[in-house]
Amino acid sequence: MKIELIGFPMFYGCDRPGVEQGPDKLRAHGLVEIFEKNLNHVNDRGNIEVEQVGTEMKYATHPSMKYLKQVVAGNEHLAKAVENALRNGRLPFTVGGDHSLGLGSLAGVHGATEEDFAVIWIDAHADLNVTETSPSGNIHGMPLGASAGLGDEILTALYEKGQKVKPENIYILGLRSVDEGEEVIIREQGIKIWRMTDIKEKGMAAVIQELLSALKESQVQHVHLSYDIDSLDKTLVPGTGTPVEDGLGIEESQDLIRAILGTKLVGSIDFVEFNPVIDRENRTLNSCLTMLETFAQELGKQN
Ligand code: 5AB
Ligand code: MN
Ligand code: MN
Ligand code: MN
Repeated sequence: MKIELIGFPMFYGCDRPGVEQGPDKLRAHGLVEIFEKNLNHVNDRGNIEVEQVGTEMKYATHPSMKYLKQVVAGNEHLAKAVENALRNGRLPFTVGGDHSLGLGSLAGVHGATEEDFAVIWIDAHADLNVTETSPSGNIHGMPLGASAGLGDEILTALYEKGQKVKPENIYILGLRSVDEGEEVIIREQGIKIWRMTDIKEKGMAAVIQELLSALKESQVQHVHLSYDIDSLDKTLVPGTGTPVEDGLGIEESQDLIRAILGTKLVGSIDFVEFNPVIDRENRTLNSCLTMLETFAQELGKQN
């Protein structure tokens, strides 16, 4: 397994500075070494270039989608980098930055794969908003919806026109903060979800079984895993922009990641929403390093 590390230093999608420092903060604390220890080939291709603009650009392109032009431009670059990595036989591991990077990541996967692929989205939020349903105008709440072909064409046409992933191939786990409009989208599109209440009721082991059998039935050969650290309980990640209580514990999250990577179907990964500037006592940094170690160990077993 050859890994291509891609940093995506952007905060425009969440409109809260600091998260753009995530990739370099994690590098400074051994990100590359964690992967090198567990895997033979790791290529850190550095950070995607992100245009630096001031707050006067927030509504310059669109009345409600903040920093639309900058988010789209950065994600076009990311899509190219992800597609290239996959075409070169590497697994792109994109480190954010805010979760708007799902737009570029999924566009790149769509560009490189011939067949349908699945998306596993681990997150407290559904990230399915469209302009009309978004309570914030923050694009990090929209990447999964836009990738499924919903909402404004400016986002759905990113990198290539049209839907990048079929709603039937989307799996969301860890949900506990879903907007009203997103609930409607989940129902109408038939998106498969496991809320925190489902996980608490059934237990993680049962949820994993349900997820794996649904994946198997779908017969997809590529899984994109998008990991938002706010899926973890708020106490574990004070350094993230939208923390939510009653989330996953570290061990639950590790079990889930191990099971998903254990399918050997995962071909691309995002790791997002670490904001070092608002972290407390390095709690979020440490949670991130623990989870990254788990990712690396499990990917290492696939050599
Ligand atoms: B994240 C909210 N649904 O759209 C919105 O962290 C939060 O990438 C989005 O999951 C959170 O603004 C986006 C209220
Ligand atoms: Mn998210
Ligand atoms: Mn989230
Ligand atoms: Mn296409």
